[in-house]
Amino acid sequence: MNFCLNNNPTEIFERYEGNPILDADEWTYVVNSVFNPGAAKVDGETLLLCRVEDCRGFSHLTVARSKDGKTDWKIDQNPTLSRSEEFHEEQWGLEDPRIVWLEPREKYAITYTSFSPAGPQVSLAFTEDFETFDKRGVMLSPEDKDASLFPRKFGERYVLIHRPIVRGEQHIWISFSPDLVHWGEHEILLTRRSGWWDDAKVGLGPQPIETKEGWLIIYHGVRETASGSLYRVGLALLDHEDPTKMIKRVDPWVMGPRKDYEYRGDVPGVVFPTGAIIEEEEGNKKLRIYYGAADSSVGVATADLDDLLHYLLAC
Ligand code: BMA
Repeated sequence: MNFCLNNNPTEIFERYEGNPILDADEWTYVVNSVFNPGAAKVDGETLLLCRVEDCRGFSHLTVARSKDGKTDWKIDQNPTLSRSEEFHEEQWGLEDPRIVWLEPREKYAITYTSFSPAGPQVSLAFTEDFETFDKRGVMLSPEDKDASLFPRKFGERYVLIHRPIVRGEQHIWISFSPDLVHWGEHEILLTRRSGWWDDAKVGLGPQPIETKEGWLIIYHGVRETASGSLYRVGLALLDHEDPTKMIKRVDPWVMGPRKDYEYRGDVPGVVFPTGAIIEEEEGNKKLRIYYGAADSSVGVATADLDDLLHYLLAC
């Protein structure tokens, strides 16, 4: 029996039956939409830093916490992280955060898209408690988005995955820095593939996850169709010690829009994961991804981590 042919890749992730877990109706103040959250485990709870779009079309970030990561969300009463006057690059808001616990700094590092007339740029903020934040401003020049740091250094250098637009092409890049300020050694890590499901562009999904086989990269790939863009999810694996080295990239997408809530919203046909968490369940490691659905709500889907790695390496 051929494992790869007999296993449907789009069944690796199982959507939670209570999806969507968060949307504008549950918010504690009036908003247009809630989507594309960063995720972290904080004090034993799942914390989502959600992108919230207000009714002017500007986004800010708001924390929602849950004990089981699925139900009973406690949502901050006010925006948690909003645009600041002194950061001009945030004039049109903050979008699509990714979170890592940055070991060398012993702080959470949040990379988010700051949006302004200059275009999307990658900004950095630190926090220890998701109540007070230390904004560090822009890391790389526009246009750039979909960025996450790795949680640790490689040798003496920090490493960032991001998605600049270079010569009109939208590939995933990797860059290095000694201090989180000066960036260099830029190279393309994962390309869009002409003719494939990820033909138009690719971008990093959640933060890179360290597994026993290497760094798991979950990314979104886009195909343009007669009725708009289709955002789907792909997988790749990077070497433990040299993250520029790709061990594997899976051919098919592993998750794409299927459910009503993934087609009903401001941008139909979008699943856009931005946060991930590993949970121990009865001795098994489960990977949970949190994703924006149709740019309007938040969904969660779970995969058995060993099964996913097996699929990744075998197929
Ligand atoms: C991307 C980003 C995301 C958004 C997606 C689908 O370019 O701007 O914030 O979810 O498009 O609209």
